[in-house]
Amino acid sequence: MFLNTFTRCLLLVMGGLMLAACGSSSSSDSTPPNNSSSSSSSSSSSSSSSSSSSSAPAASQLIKLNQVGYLPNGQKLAVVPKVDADTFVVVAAGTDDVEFEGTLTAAKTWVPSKESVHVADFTGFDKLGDFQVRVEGLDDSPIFTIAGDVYEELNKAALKAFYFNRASTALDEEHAGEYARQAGHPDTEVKIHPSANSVAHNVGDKISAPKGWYDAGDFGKYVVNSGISTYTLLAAYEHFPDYYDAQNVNIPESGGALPDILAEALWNLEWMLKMQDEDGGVYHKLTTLNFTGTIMPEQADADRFVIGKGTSATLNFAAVMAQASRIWEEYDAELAEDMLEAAEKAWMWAEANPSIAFTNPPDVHTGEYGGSDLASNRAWAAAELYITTREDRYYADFEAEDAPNEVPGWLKSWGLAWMSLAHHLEADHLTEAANEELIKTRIMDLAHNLLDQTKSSAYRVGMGQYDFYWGSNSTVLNRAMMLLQGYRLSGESELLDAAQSKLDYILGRNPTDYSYVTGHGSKTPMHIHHRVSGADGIKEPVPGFVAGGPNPENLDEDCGVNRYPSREPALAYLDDFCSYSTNEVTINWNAPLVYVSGALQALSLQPEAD
Ligand code: G3I
Ligand code: 9MR
Repeated sequence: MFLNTFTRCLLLVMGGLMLAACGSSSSSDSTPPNNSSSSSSSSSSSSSSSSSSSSAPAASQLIKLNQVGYLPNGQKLAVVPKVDADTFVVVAAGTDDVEFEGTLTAAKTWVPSKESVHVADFTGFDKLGDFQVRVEGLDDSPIFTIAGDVYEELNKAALKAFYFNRASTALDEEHAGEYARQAGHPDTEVKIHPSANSVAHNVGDKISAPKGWYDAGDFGKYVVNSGISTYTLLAAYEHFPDYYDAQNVNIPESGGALPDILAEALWNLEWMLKMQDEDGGVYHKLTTLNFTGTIMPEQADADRFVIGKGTSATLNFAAVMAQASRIWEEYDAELAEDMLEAAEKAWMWAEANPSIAFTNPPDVHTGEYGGSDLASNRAWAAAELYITTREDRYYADFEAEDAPNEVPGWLKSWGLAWMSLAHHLEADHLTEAANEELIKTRIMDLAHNLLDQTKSSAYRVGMGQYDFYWGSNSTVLNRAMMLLQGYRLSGESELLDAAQSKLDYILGRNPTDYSYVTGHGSKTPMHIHHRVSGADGIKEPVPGFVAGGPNPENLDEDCGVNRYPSREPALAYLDDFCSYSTNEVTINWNAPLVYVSGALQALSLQPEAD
């Protein structure tokens, strides 16, 4: 059976189809997923009307693993649907040559997908090459690679995705290949929305704020979401400078004075600088009044506005400019000074205007990014200003004793403050005011919590049934980033393994069998909610983007609940353009993909580091 299945899969691959689809017509399909979960409700969505799709056996009987592959010295796990077998083997791809034998763990239920699964652990197998996991009674797994550079291309692609989302520029063939496109959104004549009126600029005026990245599948530029995204790329550089100094992602600036990751970040920083008003406050966003249709940037000609001015955008700006300033010191002292000045001016504005929250004015229907946790934004800005200036007053403003550590997201930035402090503590850059013990405790407590969740979870991913909200894949990746902070401080290898586990989930070891990153894996999203990918006439979407991922909460808003294969939290995903609530791509979701894939790759190159 194994060989027959494999031969069929191979034919499908040769015919241009995806390997992971190959098990779908096999006899193993006849076994329904084991719904032994005692949980009767899987998420808040369970109160909504039921549909035929919700009772369908949505989880496949395929072996799930990281479709991109594993590092030779890294943890290697596969998840195996419940089966009447105790053992598994790893075979050389497409052969019966057994390279490794192992025992399956006892089956256990994962509530978010209501599946009962075993784990196959082949961490001890470190041979380089292409392999498959084989379990009697199931189709062979997708082919995976074990290689020392297995995340290099993924990491480059995840960063290159930012280039593909650049506003105000044409993408030329040399750098964008078939995804070359014309320039759109010059943003040199941006209108002032009444919500952004100020002493310096009024309705009727225009300002110039070009460059920046499109936020997502839409063409808007939002300061708050730019904050965490730019920060995360810059943190990747601060934490792994040697790795990124050597990286070439083939962007127009490659080979210049800046490492590519900084050159890419600068594209957005230059835009952000233009979003600051003369008084120090920062406009919340630069968008049209409504989302546009599925068109290319050069076809989009609706008026663009700067909209609102608020505390969250201003504090995000202060944090990122302070961080950027210390990095640019080495490359361009004048720019570094401008950045710090801008950060301090923003900080002062926010101190004078501590609670101006943003909500969309009635005539504005683009993304809101409202409701940010301003206390966490303030703490983050204070921490970054402290690290850069070494002025103790900013450490006092951070209010360390009262600042919790939490997995970051665009809403909450506590985790960003602590990870910056931990890095600079290790690098011995902090003053005596910093409470070393507290910084370590905050990082390690969060990392250990995340580790416990990961270890006890049937999928070894540690996502609970209520964790699957909009952008759930970024929740997974940001958790991995915080586990990595614990590993960097302590050298506890279990923390590194748990981070690996989360990247595995993103790259295919999940109930949907998708590697969620476009172009990377054997079954990847083809219809992301990304206007350029939808309008460019190219079959494959722009590569390197991670889809938002399962989210059972908004299904009725976009495609309609019946289009989805399941409402179970970890299965509520649809690879269709209509699914903006599960299949959009966004800069703050790609940034932790850059961080995590780069960190795992870079750390594996330094085996002596603990
Ligand atoms: O934080 C709460 C959490 O505590 C709670 O348990 C959970 C359960 O409901 O909800 C969480 O809040 C979610 C919030 O995002 C923060 O993650 C909301 O449910 C969810 O509806 C909200 O979704 C946001 C979505 O816009 C709608 O506002 C996404 O995070 C955000 O990424 C997305 O952003 C859009 C932009 O507006 C426009 N550009 C595209 C971008 C991506 O779709
Ligand atoms: O395309 C928009 C996407 O970027 C946003 O994340 C999403 C939620 O704000 O909204 C999408 O736009 C939809 C709009 O909200 C409703 N009409 C259909 C639009 C998608 O085609």
